[in-house]
Amino acid sequence: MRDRTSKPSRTDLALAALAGVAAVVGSYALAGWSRQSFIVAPIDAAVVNATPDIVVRYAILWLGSAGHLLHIALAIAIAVAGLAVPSLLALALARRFDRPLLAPALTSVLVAVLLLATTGAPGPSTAGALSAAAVIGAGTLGLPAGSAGDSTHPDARADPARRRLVGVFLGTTAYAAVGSVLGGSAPRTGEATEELASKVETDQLLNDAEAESLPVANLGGLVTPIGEFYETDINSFDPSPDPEKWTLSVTGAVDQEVSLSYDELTGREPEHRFVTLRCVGESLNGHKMDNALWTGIPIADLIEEAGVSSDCGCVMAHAADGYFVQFPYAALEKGFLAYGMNGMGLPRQHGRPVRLLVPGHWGEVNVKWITELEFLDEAVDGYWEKRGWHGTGPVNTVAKLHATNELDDGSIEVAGHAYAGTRGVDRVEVSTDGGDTWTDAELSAPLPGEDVWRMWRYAFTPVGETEVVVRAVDGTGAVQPEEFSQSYPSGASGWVKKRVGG
Ligand SMILES: Nc1nc2c(c(=O)[nH]1)N[C@H]1C(S)=C(S)[C@@H](COP(=O)(O)O)O[C@H]1N2
Ligand SMILES: [Mo]
Repeated sequence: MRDRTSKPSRTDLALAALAGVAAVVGSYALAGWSRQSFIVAPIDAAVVNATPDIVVRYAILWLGSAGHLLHIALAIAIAVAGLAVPSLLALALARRFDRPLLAPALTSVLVAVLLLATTGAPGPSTAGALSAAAVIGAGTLGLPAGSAGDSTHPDARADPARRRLVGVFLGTTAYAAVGSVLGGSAPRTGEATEELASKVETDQLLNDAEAESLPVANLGGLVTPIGEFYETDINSFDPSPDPEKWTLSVTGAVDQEVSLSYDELTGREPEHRFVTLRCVGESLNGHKMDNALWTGIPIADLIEEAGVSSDCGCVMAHAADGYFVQFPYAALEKGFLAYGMNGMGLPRQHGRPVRLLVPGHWGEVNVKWITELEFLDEAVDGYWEKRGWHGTGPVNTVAKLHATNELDDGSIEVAGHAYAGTRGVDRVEVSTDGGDTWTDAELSAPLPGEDVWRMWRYAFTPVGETEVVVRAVDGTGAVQPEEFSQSYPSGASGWVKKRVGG
């Protein structure tokens, strides 16, 4: 009694799902986490595109990597389901025409076509197609005719197709484990970074910064190491533009459009700047604030060459990931094009080959993977502004409290970093009596640069549980405002408070 009904059996469904998993694993094994060739990448982009703005508004800047994980999980599920469909079709046709070989053969062709059409990557597409075909073949070939995994079978354990399915399930699981290791070590374009030619100078500056850092347990120093620097962007799959092909075009309301190549950029005399970045979406005492030593050139020459004539005095910066942000020309004039970070080539996740740094402004104007500066005659919203944020202006002043240490003498040490953009940090004050009296904290010496944070530290002996309040005073003498606000839409504000001792 051959199953000729159009409704797929449960065994077929399970087998097709495993084939879908195998196809995704095969694609990943060769492509790795690649924006160009891994099947999940274009689906993920489509998922993010289809997500309502109101969700994106909170998901990326608030949930951060958790938000990314959600839509990646959804994208993987869609990829598995989509790649299971060809196998279902192939299984049904093979059974209908009583041609067992048709199942794996048709699966491989259809999956290959689907993968190739979505990614355009022949290698990973072939690997995915063969993996799916292997699952279907292993699950069906050589079984006695009539074992269709019919769920009405009196004893499921006696059904050879079912027993086979268990083996295929285990095999696919093992394959997924191997494939994820392979994919994890797949070479990624633009991933490796090399030491800069000016390493001697950057080493000197980094050593100085190390020496000026306050030695506080459980607290980073004045320069954030590359692997620890926060990362915020709209991508699950970062772009990796080829430096050799990279150009920055200056377009729009200019006397003449100009463009700069990577060789021209790195051929100019490099400068090294300590610059701190802070994301407008982070919570008051959050961790999306870091400092690095950046290597590159000031942008002023380039825009002078172009001759700007913008009516709104504003510019839209565009990037290779489709990100765009609009902000005042006046801020851009003091900007910097960075291709190095902490003595190394700019890492992919921070914008390789080149990113923009705009002194004192929120993180979002510091465009990574920058491709174009378009001068406008009329202001238009950027990516986050379209979603309700106001994160293109100067940063709010903040003193973080990230370390609480019990010292040998029984006193409590509290410490953190403070940042006020180009206003600079002049003082950090600590109160242990609810804000009645304030004492100056010890401050690290200012690093060279106009947009750099400082470290602060304060030790005291609490009598029972004590609330510590901390606030910074910026270079204009303005005290960090006390009034609390959430990060949305204009950045968190208020004083950081923490209970210690007791
Ligand atoms: N091309 C591009 N640039 C971008 C973003 C992005 O999504 N795409 N995110 C911005 C935001 S919101 C912040 S806070 C900073 C973070 O820089 P980092 O990831 O190097 O820390 O990059 C900015 N530049
Ligand atoms: Mo940000």
